[in-house]
Amino acid sequence: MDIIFATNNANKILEIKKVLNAQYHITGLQEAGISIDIPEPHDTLQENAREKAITIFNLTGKNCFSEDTGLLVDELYGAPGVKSARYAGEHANSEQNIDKLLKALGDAENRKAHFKTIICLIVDGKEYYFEGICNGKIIAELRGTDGFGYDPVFVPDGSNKTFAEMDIEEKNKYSHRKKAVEKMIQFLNSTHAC
Ligand code: ITT
Repeated sequence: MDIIFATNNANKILEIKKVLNAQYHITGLQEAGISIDIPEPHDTLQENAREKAITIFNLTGKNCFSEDTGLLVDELYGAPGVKSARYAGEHANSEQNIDKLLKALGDAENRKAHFKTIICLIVDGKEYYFEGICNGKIIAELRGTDGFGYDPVFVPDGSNKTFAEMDIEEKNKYSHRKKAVEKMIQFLNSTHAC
Protein backbone atom coordinates (compact mmCIF):
# COMPACT_ATOMS: atom_id res chain seq x y z
CA MET A 1 0.00 0.00 0.00
CA ASP A 2 1.29 3.49 -0.89
CA ILE A 3 0.68 6.16 1.74
CA ILE A 4 1.80 9.79 1.75
CA PHE A 5 3.24 10.90 5.09
CA ALA A 6 2.19 14.55 5.34
CA THR A 7 5.35 15.90 6.92
CA ASN A 8 8.36 18.02 6.06
CA ASN A 9 10.34 16.60 8.97
CA ALA A 10 13.00 14.24 7.57
CA ASN A 11 13.72 12.74 11.02
CA LYS A 12 10.11 11.67 11.48
CA ILE A 13 10.23 9.94 8.09
CA LEU A 14 13.45 8.08 8.99
CA GLU A 15 12.00 6.93 12.31
CA ILE A 16 8.77 5.69 10.78
CA LYS A 17 10.43 3.97 7.82
CA LYS A 18 12.36 1.84 10.32
CA VAL A 19 9.07 0.54 11.74
CA LEU A 20 7.30 -0.29 8.50
CA ASN A 21 7.73 -3.51 6.60
CA ALA A 22 7.76 -3.77 2.81
CA GLN A 23 3.97 -4.02 2.72
CA TYR A 24 3.69 -0.27 3.28
CA HIS A 25 5.51 2.27 1.17
CA ILE A 26 5.48 5.76 2.61
CA THR A 27 6.46 8.94 0.82
CA GLY A 28 7.17 12.23 2.56
CA LEU A 29 5.92 15.50 1.09
CA GLN A 30 9.23 16.42 -0.53
CA GLU A 31 9.58 12.97 -2.12
CA ALA A 32 5.97 13.24 -3.33
CA GLY A 33 6.85 16.54 -5.03
CA ILE A 34 4.55 18.54 -2.76
CA SER A 35 5.99 21.81 -1.53
CA ILE A 36 3.72 23.15 1.15
CA ASP A 37 4.06 24.40 4.70
CA ILE A 38 0.81 23.43 6.39
CA PRO A 39 -0.20 25.71 9.26
CA GLU A 40 -0.84 24.22 12.70
CA PRO A 41 -3.24 26.78 14.13
CA HIS A 42 -5.21 24.62 16.57
CA ASP A 43 -5.11 24.08 20.33
CA THR A 44 -4.91 20.29 20.22
CA LEU A 45 -2.52 17.78 18.67
CA GLN A 46 -5.50 15.95 17.17
CA GLU A 47 -6.82 19.01 15.33
CA ASN A 48 -3.36 19.91 14.01
CA ALA A 49 -2.75 16.32 12.86
CA ARG A 50 -6.13 16.41 11.09
CA GLU A 51 -5.32 19.75 9.45
CA LYS A 52 -2.12 18.32 7.91
CA ALA A 53 -3.71 15.06 6.73
CA ILE A 54 -6.88 16.68 5.35
CA THR A 55 -4.86 19.31 3.48
CA ILE A 56 -2.84 16.62 1.70
CA PHE A 57 -5.86 14.40 1.10
CA ASN A 58 -7.75 17.31 -0.48
CA LEU A 59 -4.72 18.10 -2.61
CA THR A 60 -3.98 14.56 -3.83
CA GLY A 61 -7.02 12.37 -3.15
CA LYS A 62 -4.54 9.71 -2.00
CA ASN A 63 -4.28 7.69 1.21
CA CYS A 64 -2.20 9.67 3.66
CA PHE A 65 -1.40 10.25 7.30
CA SER A 66 0.15 12.94 9.40
CA GLU A 67 1.18 13.22 13.00
CA ASP A 68 1.47 16.01 15.50
CA THR A 69 3.69 15.60 18.52
CA GLY A 70 4.09 17.60 21.70
CA LEU A 71 6.34 17.50 24.76
CA LEU A 72 4.28 17.90 27.93
CA VAL A 73 6.18 18.83 31.08
CA ASP A 74 4.42 18.22 34.42
CA GLU A 75 6.02 21.11 36.33
CA LEU A 76 5.00 23.47 33.49
CA TYR A 77 1.36 22.32 33.53
CA GLY A 78 1.75 20.50 30.20
CA ALA A 79 3.76 23.19 28.35
CA PRO A 80 5.15 23.40 25.73
CA GLY A 81 2.53 20.84 24.59
CA VAL A 82 0.82 21.61 21.32
CA LYS A 83 3.10 24.66 20.96
CA SER A 84 6.31 22.58 21.17
CA ALA A 85 7.59 23.66 17.73
CA ARG A 86 7.00 27.34 18.44
CA TYR A 87 7.70 27.43 22.20
CA ALA A 88 10.38 30.15 21.98
CA GLY A 89 8.66 32.03 19.14
CA GLU A 90 7.07 31.53 15.72
CA HIS A 91 10.35 30.75 13.95
CA ALA A 92 12.28 29.36 16.89
CA ASN A 93 14.76 26.53 16.33
CA SER A 94 15.29 23.53 18.61
CA GLU A 95 18.21 25.15 20.42
CA GLN A 96 16.07 28.16 21.33
CA ASN A 97 13.14 25.96 22.37
CA ILE A 98 15.37 23.83 24.62
CA ASP A 99 16.95 26.92 26.08
CA LYS A 100 13.55 28.32 27.01
CA LEU A 101 12.46 24.97 28.43
CA LEU A 102 15.53 24.62 30.67
CA LYS A 103 15.14 28.19 31.89
CA ALA A 104 11.44 27.64 32.63
CA LEU A 105 12.22 24.48 34.59
CA GLY A 106 15.19 26.03 36.44
CA ASP A 107 16.26 23.70 39.24
CA ALA A 108 12.77 22.24 39.74
CA GLU A 109 12.87 18.82 41.39
CA ASN A 110 9.96 17.45 39.40
CA ARG A 111 11.41 16.88 35.90
CA LYS A 112 8.71 14.47 34.71
CA ALA A 113 7.56 14.89 31.11
CA HIS A 114 6.08 12.90 28.27
CA PHE A 115 5.96 13.02 24.51
CA LYS A 116 2.57 12.49 22.95
CA THR A 117 2.01 11.72 19.26
CA ILE A 118 -1.36 11.76 17.55
CA ILE A 119 -1.58 10.27 14.07
CA CYS A 120 -4.42 11.14 11.72
CA LEU A 121 -4.78 8.53 8.97
CA ILE A 122 -7.05 9.04 5.98
CA VAL A 123 -7.78 5.86 4.06
CA ASP A 124 -10.44 5.62 1.40
CA GLY A 125 -11.58 9.07 2.48
CA LYS A 126 -12.20 8.11 6.14
CA GLU A 127 -10.31 9.48 9.17
CA TYR A 128 -8.75 7.38 11.92
CA TYR A 129 -6.66 8.43 14.95
CA PHE A 130 -3.86 6.69 16.86
CA GLU A 131 -1.95 7.83 19.96
CA GLY A 132 1.48 7.04 21.36
CA ILE A 133 3.00 8.26 24.63
CA CYS A 134 6.53 8.04 26.00
CA ASN A 135 7.10 8.94 29.67
CA GLY A 136 10.43 10.25 30.89
CA LYS A 137 12.21 13.25 32.36
CA ILE A 138 13.95 16.45 31.32
CA ILE A 139 17.60 16.66 32.32
CA ALA A 140 19.34 19.94 33.09
CA GLU A 141 22.02 19.78 30.38
CA LEU A 142 22.08 18.74 26.70
CA ARG A 143 23.50 15.28 25.93
CA GLY A 144 23.97 13.61 22.52
CA THR A 145 23.86 14.71 18.92
CA ASP A 146 21.43 12.31 17.22
CA GLY A 147 17.70 12.84 16.75
CA PHE A 148 15.98 16.20 16.63
CA GLY A 149 13.88 18.68 18.59
CA TYR A 150 13.97 18.13 22.35
CA ASP A 151 15.85 14.81 22.10
CA PRO A 152 19.08 16.09 23.78
CA VAL A 153 17.26 16.82 27.07
CA PHE A 154 14.73 13.96 27.18
CA VAL A 155 15.54 10.67 28.95
CA PRO A 156 12.79 8.05 28.54
CA ASP A 157 11.79 5.89 31.53
CA GLY A 158 13.81 2.66 31.47
CA SER A 159 16.99 4.26 30.10
CA ASN A 160 19.81 6.48 31.33
CA LYS A 161 20.44 7.93 27.89
CA THR A 162 18.77 10.88 26.20
CA PHE A 163 17.03 10.21 22.88
CA ALA A 164 19.88 12.15 21.27
CA GLU A 165 22.37 9.56 22.59
CA MET A 166 20.44 6.74 20.87
CA ASP A 167 20.34 5.61 17.26
CA ILE A 168 16.91 5.30 15.67
CA GLU A 169 16.53 1.59 16.53
CA GLU A 170 17.14 2.30 20.21
CA LYS A 171 14.90 5.40 20.28
CA ASN A 172 12.17 3.29 18.70
CA LYS A 173 12.23 0.92 21.70
CA TYR A 174 10.68 3.73 23.74
CA SER A 175 9.28 6.19 21.25
CA HIS A 176 5.82 7.78 21.33
CA ARG A 177 5.90 7.93 17.50
CA LYS A 178 6.73 4.22 17.17
CA LYS A 179 3.84 3.31 19.52
CA ALA A 180 1.35 5.36 17.51
CA VAL A 181 2.64 3.96 14.20
CA GLU A 182 2.38 0.39 15.48
CA LYS A 183 -1.29 0.98 16.30
CA MET A 184 -1.84 2.38 12.80
CA ILE A 185 -0.14 -0.65 11.23
CA GLN A 186 -2.19 -3.08 13.32
CA PHE A 187 -5.32 -1.28 12.15
CA LEU A 188 -4.24 -1.35 8.50
CA ASN A 189 -3.24 -5.00 8.73
CA SER A 190 -6.61 -5.94 10.14
CA THR A 191 -8.73 -3.84 7.79
CA HIS A 192 -6.77 -3.23 4.60
CA ALA A 193 -4.45 -6.23 4.29
CA CYS A 194 -3.07 -6.24 0.77
P1 ITT B 1 5.60 18.32 10.54
O1 ITT B 1 4.55 19.21 11.15
O2 ITT B 1 5.99 18.69 9.14
O3 ITT B 1 5.28 16.86 10.68
P2 ITT B 1 7.29 19.40 12.67
O4 ITT B 1 8.76 19.29 12.91
O5 ITT B 1 6.69 20.77 12.52
O6 ITT B 1 6.97 18.49 11.38
P3 ITT B 1 5.54 18.89 14.94
O7 ITT B 1 4.66 20.02 14.58
O8 ITT B 1 4.91 17.60 15.34
O9 ITT B 1 6.56 18.55 13.75
O10 ITT B 1 6.63 19.29 16.01
C1 ITT B 1 6.44 19.53 17.32
C2 ITT B 1 7.74 19.92 18.01
O11 ITT B 1 8.12 18.87 18.89
C3 ITT B 1 8.95 20.20 17.11
O12 ITT B 1 9.62 21.31 17.66
C4 ITT B 1 9.81 19.00 17.24
O13 ITT B 1 11.15 19.37 17.22
C5 ITT B 1 9.41 18.42 18.59
N1 ITT B 1 9.39 16.97 18.50
C6 ITT B 1 8.46 16.22 17.85
N2 ITT B 1 8.78 14.91 17.94
C7 ITT B 1 9.92 14.84 18.66
C8 ITT B 1 10.77 13.78 19.06
O14 ITT B 1 10.52 12.54 18.74
N3 ITT B 1 11.86 14.10 19.78
C9 ITT B 1 12.14 15.36 20.10
N4 ITT B 1 11.42 16.41 19.75
C10 ITT B 1 10.32 16.17 19.03
